[in-house]
Amino acid sequence: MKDLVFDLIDSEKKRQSEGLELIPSENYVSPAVLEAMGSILTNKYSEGYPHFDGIGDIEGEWSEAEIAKQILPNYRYYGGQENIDRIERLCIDRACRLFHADHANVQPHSGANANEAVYFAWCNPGDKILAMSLPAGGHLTHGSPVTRSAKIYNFISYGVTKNGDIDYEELEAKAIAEQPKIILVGYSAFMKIPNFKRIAKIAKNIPNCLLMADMAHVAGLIAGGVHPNPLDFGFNVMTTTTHKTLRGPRGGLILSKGNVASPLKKPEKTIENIPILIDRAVFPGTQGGPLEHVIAAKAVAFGEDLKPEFKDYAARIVENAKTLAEELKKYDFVLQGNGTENHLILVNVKESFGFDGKIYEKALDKVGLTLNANSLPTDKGGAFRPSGVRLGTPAITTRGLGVEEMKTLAKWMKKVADICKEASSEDNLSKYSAELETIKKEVRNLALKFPVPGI
Ligand code: DSN
Repeated sequence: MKDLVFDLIDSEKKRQSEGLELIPSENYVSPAVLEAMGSILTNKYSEGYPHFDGIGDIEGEWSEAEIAKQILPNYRYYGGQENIDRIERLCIDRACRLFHADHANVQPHSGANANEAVYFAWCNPGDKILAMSLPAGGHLTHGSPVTRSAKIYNFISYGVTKNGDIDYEELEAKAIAEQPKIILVGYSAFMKIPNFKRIAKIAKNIPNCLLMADMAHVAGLIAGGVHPNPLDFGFNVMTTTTHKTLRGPRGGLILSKGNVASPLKKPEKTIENIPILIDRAVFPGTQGGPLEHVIAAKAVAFGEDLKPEFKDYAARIVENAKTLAEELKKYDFVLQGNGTENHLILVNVKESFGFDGKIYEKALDKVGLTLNANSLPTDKGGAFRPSGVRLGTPAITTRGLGVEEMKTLAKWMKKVADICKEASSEDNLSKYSAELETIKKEVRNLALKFPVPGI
C-alpha cells in the first residue's frame, strides 16, 4: 500500500500548482535538479574531500589520465569514491566559475551551517562579529540571541536608516570602536544593493578583519549578473544557500578567495588561508558526512546557472519585483525603502492599512497567494505579530509570470487588503469567505496557465 507520505506529497503538488509562491526565499527546481537530488547517491558515505589542487576547467570529456589526476589521492575516510569525487569536483569547479571564487566548499547542509563554519574557521570564542540585527533585516544566524553562535561569539549589530538602506555611518563607527574579527554583510529582508566597495574600505583599517558576505537571498542575481559580487570588491568569503534565487536544492555553499591547498595540512590562521580553514571548519569541524545526492543536485543547478538563459531569468526577477512594487504603490501600499532594487519587497502593512502582517498573511493564504509576515526595523511587537509582510518574485518568475501578471497580482493584493481592513481580525475573515473564494478561483486560473517545473 502506498505510504501516506506520498498522498501528502500529491496534495503539496496541488497546492504549489494552484497557488502563487511569493515568499522571496523560495523557488522551483528543474526536473534535472530534482532527479539528481532523488538519486542513489544518497546511499554513499564520503566524509572528507575530493583531491583538490587548485581550480581548473574540468568540464567536458576527461581522459582516464585526467580522471586519475583529479581523483587521486583523495582525502576521504571511505572507499568507493570514484564517482562521488568527480561529482563534488565538478560542483566545486562550477561554483567557483559562477562567483569568481578561488575556492568553494559545497558541503554545508544549509546556509546556517555555512555561516557557523565560517565563524568557527576564523574566530575564537568571545571574538567580535559586526552584523546587521535581525529586526533591521539581518538573519537569525547573524547574532540573534537565540542561536548557538550568539552564545559563543560576541555579536555587535548595525541597522538601517529611515530610507531602508544600510546605516554605513553606524557600521563604520562600530567597526572602528569594536575592531571586530568579522564584518558581515548580507540580509534576509533588505531591498537595496549593498555598497560593497564602501564596506571593504572600512574593513581595510581593521587589522585581521575578515570580510564576509551572506548572499543567500541574492546569489542567483549575482550569478545572473544583475547584482554586484562581493568577491569582486575585496570580500574574503561569501556564503549562500543554494535553493533561493540560485534555483538549486536546499543546501549551503561557502565561496572564498585565498590559498587553496590540502585540507589535511594544518594551516596558519591567516586571511590568505581562509579557504583551507573553512574546509577544516566544515569537516570535521561542524559537520560529518556530506549529502552527495544534494551536492550532485547543486552541481546540476550551477550548470544551469552558468547558461546564458539564467542571466535572462535573473533580469526578469528584478524587472518583475520593480513592477510589482510600483503597482502596489499605486494602491497605497507603503514600502520599506520606497521600492526595491532586487527581488524582494517589504510592505509596511500597518502604516498602509492599519492591520498587522499576520492577518494579511493568513488572508492571502486563503486565496492561494503565499508570503510571510515580517518584522520591520521599527517594530516593537515581536516576530509573531509584525507590522510588515515580505514578498518577492524568484518563484513566480521561474513559472514565467511577467510584467502584466504583476499588475494583476497587485490588484488581488489590494482586494485582500480591503477585506482585512473590513474584517479587522483573523476570526472575522470567515465572514468574507465568498469574496476570498472568488479571488482564489482567479488566482488558480492564472497559476495553472504557468505550470510549476516538474509537476
Ligand atoms: N529563512 C530564510 C528566508 O526566508 O529568508 C533565510 O534563511
